[in-house]
Amino acid sequence: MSSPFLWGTASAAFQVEGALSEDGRAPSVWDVFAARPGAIRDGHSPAAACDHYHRWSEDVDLLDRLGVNAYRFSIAWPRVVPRGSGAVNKAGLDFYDRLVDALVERGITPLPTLFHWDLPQALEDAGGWLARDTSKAFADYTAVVADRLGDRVGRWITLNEPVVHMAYGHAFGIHAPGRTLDVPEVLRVAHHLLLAHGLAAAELRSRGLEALLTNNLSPVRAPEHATDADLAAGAAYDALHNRLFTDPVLTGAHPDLSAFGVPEVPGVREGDLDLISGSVDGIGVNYYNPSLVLAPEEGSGLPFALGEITGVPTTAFGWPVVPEGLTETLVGLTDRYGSALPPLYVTENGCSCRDEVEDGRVTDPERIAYLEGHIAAVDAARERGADVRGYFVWTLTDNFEWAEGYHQRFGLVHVDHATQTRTPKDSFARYRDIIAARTAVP
Ligand code: GBH
Repeated sequence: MSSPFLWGTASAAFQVEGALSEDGRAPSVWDVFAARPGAIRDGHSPAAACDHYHRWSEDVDLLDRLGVNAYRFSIAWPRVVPRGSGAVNKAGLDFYDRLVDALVERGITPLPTLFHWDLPQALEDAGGWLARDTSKAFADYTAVVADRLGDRVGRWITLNEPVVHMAYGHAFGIHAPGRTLDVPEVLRVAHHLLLAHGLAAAELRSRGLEALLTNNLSPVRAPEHATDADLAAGAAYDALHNRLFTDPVLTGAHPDLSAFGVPEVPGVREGDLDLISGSVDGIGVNYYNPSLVLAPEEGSGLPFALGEITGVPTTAFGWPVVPEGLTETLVGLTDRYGSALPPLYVTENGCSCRDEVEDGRVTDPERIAYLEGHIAAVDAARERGADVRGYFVWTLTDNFEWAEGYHQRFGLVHVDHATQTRTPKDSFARYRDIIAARTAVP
């Protein structure tokens, strides 16, 4: 019997857990970055987040009521190996052990992510992702977690959206660790992330476990009456955003990065690309929106510029709502990589939107429309031959949205951050009904 399509929600440790200095957890780069004046909108603090570290059981009950058969969450490296390498914190492992047991008891398949941007600060102090040793430390941490949970968890995601962590965290400085490196050093970070994935995948596979890599993918749109310069910019953006972390794992080679003026990716040693090549048993796709790419302004320092997609609805974050872009992404991967492509999982999709809270009811019609449109877009991709095995809504509970603090609400469940009261929104009921209809046994 083939395994059932996975219907789930997705979350990340730093965005929900809180309890940042409890039970032996050490600071991550996000703890330190969030304390910088001006780093987080209105100075919102991640200290409590959704208090999931204490309320995990209530959150598992919500998943049960939602009727999902899968749950994507992330494991906080600084809880498990507080200094990044070396001593293991048993209390940290115990937390995820209890969570996994509770999920499995309810028939919910756990899909953990090993790195969702919360690098132990001790490793950052030793060079972070600019240091090759960080990749090795990631593999050692992966082995520790896999040894503890591998009897109940068969499928793992190594990294979440390495391109976003690379660009926002190491080039633009708007995410932790807040670095603004030049292009070659940013590409060195990319290589060490890829190497970390490859080494971790080897650890997982040697234990009979599957390794997935999750990327943020955004199909490129050209402006009307595009010039050759616009199209060249689109190709450069596509190479950087969509292919930098996908080509090497599927084809063993980097995309053409010549537009970035760097002859080769720094830090690549002999054998690295062989290790990385073919290192995935699945590709996770986080899809939010397409990108309009234009020729750069002179002297911008980048070979592309980003424009604004108009004529479509936008989310509360201002992101354009274009469900067909998800079909295009899934079918595009299928066409581009052919037989080298493993199964696909939509590991994140969702939106922030206005919530009206009234008499204990939270109405969010825009989120319902967003989800219906994007689930239909997955159906369309499967009809066109894309091998999609799961769909995960970002996210279960309104949470700490990185530099936006608590301003953007992506949850199916409303969270009052003063009281931690959880209230399922109308979209919760709608997603529950969609799942129920599609998983009903005839
Ligand atoms: C994901 O990142 C993260 O994995 C997750 O932690 C986060 O909470 C969630 O999404 C929601 O943000 O400028 O209009 O073209 C998403 C990465 C990068 C996707 C910025 C949308 C730009 C939109 N995002 N991108 S636009």
